[in-house]
Amino acid sequence: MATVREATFELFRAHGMTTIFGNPGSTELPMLRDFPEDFSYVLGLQELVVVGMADGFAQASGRTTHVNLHTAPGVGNAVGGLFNAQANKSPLLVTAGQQVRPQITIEANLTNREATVGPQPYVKWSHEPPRAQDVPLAIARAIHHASMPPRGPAFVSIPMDDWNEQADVDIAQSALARTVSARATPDPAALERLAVTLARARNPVFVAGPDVDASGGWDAAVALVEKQRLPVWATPAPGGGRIGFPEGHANFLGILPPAIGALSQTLDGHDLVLVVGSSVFPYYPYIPGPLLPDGAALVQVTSDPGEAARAPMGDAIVGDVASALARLAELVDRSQRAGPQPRAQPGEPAETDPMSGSAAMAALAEVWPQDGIAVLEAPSSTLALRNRLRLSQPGSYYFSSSGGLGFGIAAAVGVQLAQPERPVVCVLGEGSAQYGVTALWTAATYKVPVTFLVLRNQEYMILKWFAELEHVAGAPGLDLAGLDVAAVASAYGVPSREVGSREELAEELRSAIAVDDGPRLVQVPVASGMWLE
Ligand SMILES: Cc1ncc(C[n+]2csc(CCOP(=O)(O)OP(=O)(O)O)c2C)c(N)n1
Repeated sequence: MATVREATFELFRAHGMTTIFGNPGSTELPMLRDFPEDFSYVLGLQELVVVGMADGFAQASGRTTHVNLHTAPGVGNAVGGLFNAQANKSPLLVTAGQQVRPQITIEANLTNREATVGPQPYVKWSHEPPRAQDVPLAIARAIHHASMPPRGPAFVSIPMDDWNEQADVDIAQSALARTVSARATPDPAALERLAVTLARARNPVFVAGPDVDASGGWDAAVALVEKQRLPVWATPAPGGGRIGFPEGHANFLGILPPAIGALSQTLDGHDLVLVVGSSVFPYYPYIPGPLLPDGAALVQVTSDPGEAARAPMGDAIVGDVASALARLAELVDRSQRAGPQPRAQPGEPAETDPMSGSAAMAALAEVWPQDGIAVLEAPSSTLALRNRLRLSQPGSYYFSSSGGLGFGIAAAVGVQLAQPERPVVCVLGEGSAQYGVTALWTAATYKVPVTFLVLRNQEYMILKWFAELEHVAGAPGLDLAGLDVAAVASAYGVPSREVGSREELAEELRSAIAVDDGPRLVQVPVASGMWLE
């Protein structure tokens, strides 16, 4: 005989889910008792960062990852992170404790009222098992939901008295043995038609989205682009949680602007827009205009039926992105088209005091390790980082596709735990850093060797930029005098320094990246401005 807890931990083992990210409360302790030695528990001090760490870990490991939360208040705190994880298509099993079954109806303290409603609509499936014996099966189902495209969080609420009940061993064993393969091959005939359309197009263009990287389609994308000599754009930065094509490649032209009018203008002259692994498109802000340039057709390849259904124009082929790319690369011949003109390298940034965001990113580029991974949450320097680092290896960039802050520090910790051999650098605005700041404690305590770079401009720069765009004058709450992330980080146990000059910044970053005994934080004052290159 086995308890529900024992059966469930067997299930976690069978799925390789032996790392749990959590913040415990009394309702979770029965699950955590006699914590098995082959599991690790990564403690986050607040639920937004617990989910963010798991999100980074899940994306960088490619594996469904377990988040354990404290009943209603824990789930409430986690919702911003679930919103991010859903946009990032991050496969998360989210469990939360619940009051004991005999006290749910009388709503005793800490009862998670309507537990399955709380995390909606940011989870794919939300459930509280009707019987203790159903817990392993419900968790198995949530793992499968989370793991299938579009990947995302799935939620199970578990009354705390369930864990010590006897499991229904037959059902638990049967759940344990199941695997679900969900790489759905796109319609072969549709791919054949697309290959012909692509070969016949006069001036086609490739737009790469985050699922190229997430699906493992990186090399196939390069092969297709090189065979067809396609110019390549990255999907707009706000929705590009991962990069889908090597940004130092000669065919790579840059990042599409996120507004409707500007995006179609950028693609002017193309007769076929092939969008792979992205929504069409992650637009923001609203600047109306034609959806596509005159005479252009669009075909989207996505593993997400929702993305296909909501696109406002073009055709779509739904199925695994990596398989589609590999098949297309096989089907097309080598094209005689002239390839695109390589784009210019950004120039040396002007010397100013304090330095610009561009100068800070130039310093980072100088010391960037070849296998480095960037985790980014620095709104006014996003494009400067992309344009200067030109990241060109798969799995090298993580950004929250949703725009919800609180992802950066936490995700960087999770990414580094999943990729201990690669140096992780997390670039943060000092405003963004506040939402996930408690994850610095986890980085210090678990000796996770992330290098944090904080750009200190004493304002919410991007909101000032938006205010201008929206013709909003006189909005309060856009200045951040006196925030010193380095001082806060020191208090959390992260060795931290503020530097001044570009040389000092490069030197400090070089040595921070080189250490592997724990995190380091480098803070640098930067000037006010939107840094586009
Ligand atoms: C959870 C959450 N709250 C608020 C916002 C709105 N918001 C977007 S950018 C931003 C300011 C970021 O400031 P900072 O990190 O200092 O970067 P800067 O714009 O100065 O480069 C805010 C508050 C958000 N995106 N997410």
